[in-house]
Amino acid sequence: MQMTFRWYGEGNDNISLADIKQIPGVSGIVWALHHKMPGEVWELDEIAAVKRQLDAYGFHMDVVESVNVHDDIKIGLPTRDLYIENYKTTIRNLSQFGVRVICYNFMPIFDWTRCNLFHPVGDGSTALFYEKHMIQDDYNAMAKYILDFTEKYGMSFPGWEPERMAKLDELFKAYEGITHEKLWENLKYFLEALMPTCRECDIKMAIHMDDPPWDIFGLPRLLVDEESIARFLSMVDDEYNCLTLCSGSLNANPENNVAKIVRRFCDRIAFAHIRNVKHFENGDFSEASHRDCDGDTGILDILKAYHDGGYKGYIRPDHGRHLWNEGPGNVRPGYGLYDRALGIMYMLGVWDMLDKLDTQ
Ligand SMILES: [Mn+2]
Repeated sequence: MQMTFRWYGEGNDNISLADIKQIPGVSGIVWALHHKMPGEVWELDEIAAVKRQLDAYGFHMDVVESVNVHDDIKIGLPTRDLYIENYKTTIRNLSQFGVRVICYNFMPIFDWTRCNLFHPVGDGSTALFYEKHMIQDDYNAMAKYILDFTEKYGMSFPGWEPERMAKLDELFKAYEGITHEKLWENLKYFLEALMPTCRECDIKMAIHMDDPPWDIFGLPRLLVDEESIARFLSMVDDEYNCLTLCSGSLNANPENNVAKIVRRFCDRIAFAHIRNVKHFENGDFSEASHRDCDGDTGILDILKAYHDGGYKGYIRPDHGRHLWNEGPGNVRPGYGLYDRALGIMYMLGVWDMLDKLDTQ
């Protein structure tokens, strides 16, 4: 396992590489060119600039999260071929800098979805919160909450580009008729087109689980449980067609046994997101600290499953709580410094002990 840390880039993240360097065990930065719109080519000089920044601290840039997929590809419009060609060019450009894994998602219109970005956890810290009854039919209200927030604090979220969100009604119209089966077909078309380039460049495509793992606002979502993951992997049965196994996304549905899923698909997991989720009886959920007993995701069982599987891939703490004066305006929701650093220490503690027990 190789520990990594997500960073939003120079001038786009309050956390510095110097801060991250002080967290034990982190070898690489999970990065992206966040100013790029879906469908645009990532140019060599832009990638080189990030490489120089990471090199200065001895971090590798093996994992990109995310190269976002253009809506035309998800909808299956004739223009998709142009955007797929651009995606291939980006893969080739990334390969020149040693990138090994591209995390992406195939969720229509919305990326991860929450109702409250700074919900009190009860100990003085805050976390992302999902209120089931709020995510029913009024997508504009939910989008407005997120966009007002990003505008107020001059932030942008991947997948929540204001340019795209301004055309929300138009986007929903474009997705009319896109059923689950149609979306599966379009995902297959996209991946089959990319696989030869991935092989040539030795870069794995690692799809992120849908978050939350169920349909929202009538939009289909595909990567939601063990069965759908099995379908995905056999649909394009290629060692370069992999998973970003996000424990928190999957366990938003408490029916999903994440450790079991890890054991079954371990050899096709290129990138592991570790996040803990606490469920409430009415279907709401809150994100929690990485400590096993603070949530319901089964962090210890999941880490044991990776360890038993001889997992050599990349791993990172996913969303954390906001601690110690982190709050609106000075932190990216879910991506503070402290709780993710604590999460890393927890995971490394478990992992080191499992290593030690193996040698005794
Ligand atoms: Mn994740």
